[in-house]
Amino acid sequence: MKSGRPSLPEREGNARELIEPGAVLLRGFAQREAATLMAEIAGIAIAAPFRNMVTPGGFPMSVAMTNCGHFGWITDRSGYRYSSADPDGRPWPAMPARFRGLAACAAAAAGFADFDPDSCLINRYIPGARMSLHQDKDEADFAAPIVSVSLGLPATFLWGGAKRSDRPRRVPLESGDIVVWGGPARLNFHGVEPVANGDVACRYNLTLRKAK
Ligand code: MD6
Ligand code: FE
Repeated sequence: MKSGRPSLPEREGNARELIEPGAVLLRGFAQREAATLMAEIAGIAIAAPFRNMVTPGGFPMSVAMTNCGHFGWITDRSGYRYSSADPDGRPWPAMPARFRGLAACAAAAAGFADFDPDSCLINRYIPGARMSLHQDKDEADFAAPIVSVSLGLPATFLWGGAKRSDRPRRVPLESGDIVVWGGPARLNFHGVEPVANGDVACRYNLTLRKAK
């Protein structure tokens, strides 16, 4: 509904779509930077390799993960949490200045000023990999938004509601699209449908957050 859209400054040429109050899709926001971002990911993965971590229930995730920044999101038999060390006990690689700058810029475009992430989870989806519906609630403070950057293969994002049983909307995401959410949408359920084969090997997602 046009009347409900906040009037915020546009990044040149980018459309802003309100998914619902607090959740904004910035189509193509990182498109020009996509290849550079993927090169940065390759460098990070040399220092902190992608791993298919196990859930607390003992199931390996189909999505492979690594992190950069002060804190990284991990899961193992002991639970979900943020850790300043990777599973081998080494500090996570530093967050590239480009990641932090892009996240702050996208958050501002979505109406969240002064976003300063201390954590970047990097998800890698090979075709068939998926993410079941979940809430992001391992962060210390839900005041900060989350910035989510899609790179590589397209995917269908599942945007649910405040309850797991709320029927999710399907939001198609392409390389360079950014979803920002916070405020009233901060704890909405969300997930990713199984990723299909395509022109490139996989999908990457950067999830930038303020963990602590
Ligand atoms: C993904 N994203 O797109 C999975 N969480 O690969 C998430 O789980 C997510 O995109 C919180 C905020 C934005 C997200
Ligand atoms: Fe999430």
